[in-house]
Amino acid sequence: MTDFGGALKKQPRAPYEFALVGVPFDGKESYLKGPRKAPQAIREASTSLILNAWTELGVDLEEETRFVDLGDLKLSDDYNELCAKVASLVEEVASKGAVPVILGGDHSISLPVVRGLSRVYEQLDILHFDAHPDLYVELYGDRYSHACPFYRIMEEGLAAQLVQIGVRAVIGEHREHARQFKIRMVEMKDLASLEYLEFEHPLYISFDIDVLDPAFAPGVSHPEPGGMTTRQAIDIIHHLQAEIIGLDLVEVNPEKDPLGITAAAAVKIIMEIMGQAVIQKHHRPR
Ligand SMILES: [Mn+2]
Repeated sequence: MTDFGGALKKQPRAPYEFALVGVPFDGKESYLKGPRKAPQAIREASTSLILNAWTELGVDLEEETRFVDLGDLKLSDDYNELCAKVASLVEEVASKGAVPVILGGDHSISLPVVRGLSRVYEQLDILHFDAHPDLYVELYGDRYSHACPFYRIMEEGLAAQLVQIGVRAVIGEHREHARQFKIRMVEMKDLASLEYLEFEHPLYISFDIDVLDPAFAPGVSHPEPGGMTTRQAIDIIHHLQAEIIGLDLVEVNPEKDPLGITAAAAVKIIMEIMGQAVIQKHHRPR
């Protein structure tokens, strides 16, 4: 098993600050299967033969953090079973004060992650990077489709504030739901005027890799041109003012990523979010 530039250790019994969990599931993907293979592909792309453990802002994830790999969950195609397993593992990690780093999987896995966190944190905010708002009430008759998790999260009252950033595939119904739940949408077309993002409550980050332009992340099931560069996403992360309590990286489809470009982008994004979590937690100057 590989290693996030040497930062990732196999010692789950020791105290840790970050815990990697793979959720190899694409049962709620509405078009092309493949994201179930992403946890392995992302680990492989993170090898220290390619990269080191330092973030751009000077955090050495190998020396300054204890980051353990809890492995991949053993899952069937049963979404209810997945929800129970994911929520309880996330609750266990978060109750130790550690940050779960969740590798999807399709986006349906974010609902049980947030449920698990909400058992530990009384209130939390969510920053959701995505080309799509994932605010359908249901898709093709399925309320738990990967196109629905943020409707469910808001319906269940799991987030005090939801900010969606980079969205550019928004239908009228989504805008109505955004108004209903007081969701802030920073649409891709308006991104240039964004300065920085500040959050009042502990922050969960859900990062759908398709927020990046297909030029930067071609290995996705639902490519939506006109997206962020990897650089823009990293800059947003570097300017976050929040206590980061968890993150997921979802929707990498290794079947469409033969050169590993998308998996490499995923590794970079995860490491920069982790570095920002360290900086914010210890109030380190940039
Ligand atoms: Mn998406």
